[in-house]
Amino acid sequence: MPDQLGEADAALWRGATTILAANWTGTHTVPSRTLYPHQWSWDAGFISIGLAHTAPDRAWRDLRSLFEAQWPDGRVPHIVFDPGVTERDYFPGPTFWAGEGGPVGSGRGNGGRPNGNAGGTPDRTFSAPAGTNGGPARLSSGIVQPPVHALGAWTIYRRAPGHAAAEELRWLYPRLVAQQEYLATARDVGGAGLSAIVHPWESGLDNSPSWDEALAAVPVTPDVLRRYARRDNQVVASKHRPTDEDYARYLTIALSYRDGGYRDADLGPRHPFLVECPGFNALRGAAELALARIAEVVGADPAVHRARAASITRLLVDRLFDPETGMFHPLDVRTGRRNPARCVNGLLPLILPELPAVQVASLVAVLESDRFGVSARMPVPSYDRTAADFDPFRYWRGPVWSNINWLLWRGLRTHGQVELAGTVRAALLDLVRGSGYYEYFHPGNAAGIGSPAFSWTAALTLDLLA
Ligand code: 2M8
Repeated sequence: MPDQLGEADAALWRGATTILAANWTGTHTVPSRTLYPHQWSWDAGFISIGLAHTAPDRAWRDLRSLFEAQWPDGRVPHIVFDPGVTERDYFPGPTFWAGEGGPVGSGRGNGGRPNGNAGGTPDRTFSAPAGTNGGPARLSSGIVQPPVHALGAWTIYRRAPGHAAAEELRWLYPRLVAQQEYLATARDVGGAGLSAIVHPWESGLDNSPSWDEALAAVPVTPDVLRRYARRDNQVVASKHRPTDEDYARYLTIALSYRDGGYRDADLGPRHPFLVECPGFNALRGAAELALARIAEVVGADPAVHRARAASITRLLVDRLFDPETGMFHPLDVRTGRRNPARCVNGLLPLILPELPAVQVASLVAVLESDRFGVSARMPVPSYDRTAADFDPFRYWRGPVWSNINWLLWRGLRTHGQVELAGTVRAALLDLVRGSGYYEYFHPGNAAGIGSPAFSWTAALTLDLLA
């Protein structure tokens, strides 16, 4: 624990450490014991950033567990299923993602399912399933999440460098590069150099208004919700979660991708949801910059990563920035339309150090406006507070999230906005101190919502305090 912490912050530190220990399974950390009993991809990245301060060995192990489930084509699945958890404990579980073809996994015993290097995507940099060593296949979903893992790996190394940590970086580096390659090639559906997500779950901001227009155009498979039973709204109040209509579309889109064998070739004409998300792509850019630092340690070429980050930054400005709203908006690859809703993923390019001054000033102005109103009392909500459909309870349609605010805090510091960054940090810590380590928070009365004892809230609290 850092020496300078006062009594209240020391208690906050201890509380966060206890939660991360309770959510540790022996090989990985679950986001929440009650709601999310498996390993999630971008959660693992954020969790490793917190564990870097208290338990670097566990942080490395967490990332290894995830990357052991990497597919041969480089994709890192958004969920790695724990075979010790029953199918009843989370939906959609491994059976859903497998469909008729048997389990979906990165290793052997995948029932002949055309996973991994399917779809004619050349496997350029990564030739073997990671870490399976003849062991059982790792069951996984077939979609991805934002790549925050290079940032995690670099944070763990920086906090505790040394021979063993350098070895961990050497193990991870080619896998992180393969992950980026997959996103840069197979997922460049729009052809301009940005990655498209094939499902709202891939953004991490599942029911954000960012996806409303694209989702409205998805023809729902009849009866899909009668064939499958949700579990999330048995654990958390329905009004705090996505709606049934959202879920019908989520399942329809996932079934389309699954039944196409998780192939990415020719997604354009056949897949119902293809969107370039500013948050996802900004994190891809940030990952390249972390890889540049890692490359220096492992003796690889950092220049190539810096060049990729610069190119992603340029493309974000050219394709997704709207001078009228002063922020970034997702682009629907199918229609060529940018979604007009002002959502917090449209502020995340702030984490890119080479974002031009015009865009930085513009995003700061939006952050300070009534729409997102950074104030000493409350961190940034997930959606424009002034929008008619702003919903303070419903998940990514209004509530405050720690991971997003943590990213904004970093972005503001990157651009020298030290005071505003300090405001976001203080507000986040106040929130957790007052309400607990919840999954998300009501943006008005600060009440904790969703799952209590949530891992990334605990982990990022540690990083804010460190
Ligand atoms: C939420 O997403 C999952 C689906 O992936 C769900 O609602 O069941 C999101 O908040 C996502 O960003 C997060 O990674 C996941 C686990 O914390 O939960």
